Amino acid sequence: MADYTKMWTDLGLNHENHNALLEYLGGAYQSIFMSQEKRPEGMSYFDFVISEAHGLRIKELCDEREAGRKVIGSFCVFVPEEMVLAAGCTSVGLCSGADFAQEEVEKVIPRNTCSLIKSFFGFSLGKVCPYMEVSDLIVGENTCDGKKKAFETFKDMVPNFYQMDLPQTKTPAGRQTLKLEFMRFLNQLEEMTGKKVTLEGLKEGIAITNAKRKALQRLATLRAADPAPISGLDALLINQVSFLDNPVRFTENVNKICDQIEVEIAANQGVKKAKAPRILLSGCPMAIPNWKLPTIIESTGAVIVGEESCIGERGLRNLTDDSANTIEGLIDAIVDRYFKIDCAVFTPNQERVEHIKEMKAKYNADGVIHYGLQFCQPYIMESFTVEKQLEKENIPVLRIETDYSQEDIGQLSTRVEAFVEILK
Ligand code: BJ8
Repeated sequence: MADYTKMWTDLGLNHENHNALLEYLGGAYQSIFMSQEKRPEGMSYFDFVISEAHGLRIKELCDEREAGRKVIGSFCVFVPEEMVLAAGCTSVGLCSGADFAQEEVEKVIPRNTCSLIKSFFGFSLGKVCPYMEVSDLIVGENTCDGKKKAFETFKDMVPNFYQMDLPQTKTPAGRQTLKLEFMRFLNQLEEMTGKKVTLEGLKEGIAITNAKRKALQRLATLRAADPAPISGLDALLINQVSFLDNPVRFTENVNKICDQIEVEIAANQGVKKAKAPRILLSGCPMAIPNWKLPTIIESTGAVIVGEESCIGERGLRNLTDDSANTIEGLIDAIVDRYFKIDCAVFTPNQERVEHIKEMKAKYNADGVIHYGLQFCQPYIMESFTVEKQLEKENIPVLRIETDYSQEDIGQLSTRVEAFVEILK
């Protein structure tokens, strides 16, 4: 990586903390990703993006800002990228996948808060996340109680916080709340840019976002093959990169790797052994660099064939209908698309269980590992329903509750190995 010290200083990063984070990330990446065998050639692009995630990509975002473009950071797949793009802005995900500055964090929010929330507090307090610092607007959403109460504190820690309200039921009133909030968000973007969103802008935003989702759906579908043509770790990484990279360039590279994978599948080649136990991962999102559980699973010889998660299929499965020819019509289509997301903050949320069953069948999974972050009420509560309903259909399930620490690796490995043995 080139020398970006000046850029990091200008962004206000803490060099000592930031270097420590980069060192940790580099080491983890080498040992987890680069040690895998027979990776598809196209992974080199995603390796490069990760290696430059705090360098070249941030430089691109700084250049965009200098040219007058605004950067919108978000924590949730409910923030509509179509609208961000339509307003001439760039959307970035704010990583929340590692513990940082824990002691400082626990001075401002309770210890028994989920790791994902603690992580973005730690990144902010430790001044280590260039994506947070480069964002002109940080959007926090009222989803789980943890996030919405934590944002009451977080909003005073960053100068540019915007809170988005979200419904919790799939009722007509819930849809109306979502629509009003999306319209308020669009107004906010228009105020920031000083420009009105046009019909053409919205069509283009929808086209770019749909193309990205289609490419990821294509990749997901290819993972049904046996032997598995890509590891679960690499597929997860591609999904994680989707939140950071330029969307058009990202889409091209996902399609490129899909072309290569299709050739491998036709030749009956894969990255894992044929008939390796196949796992569907389901539950909380796994943000960069949260690779602990997938690493444990795949080190047993099993392969992850799908992620029922926001960094995975929950975030990408529905496209936005682009057929309307009015701004209002397209806003409605965007609202309809996002209203289908089956996050566990909704009640009831039977669609999610049905989706897990569908994915299990589609990707020929042998079993499901439900991943819940400790103290995440929505997903941990729902994991009992998921387990009960899957077991009724004789689908093996393992419920895991963990955090971002490395302390439980031994215990998790034992449980996962035993589960994989059952699947064999
Ligand atoms: S749409 S899953 S990205 S809210 S893990 S912070 S739920 S206590 S992340 Fe999410 Fe949007 Fe839903 Fe997806 Fe709370 Fe649970 Fe923590 Fe969570």
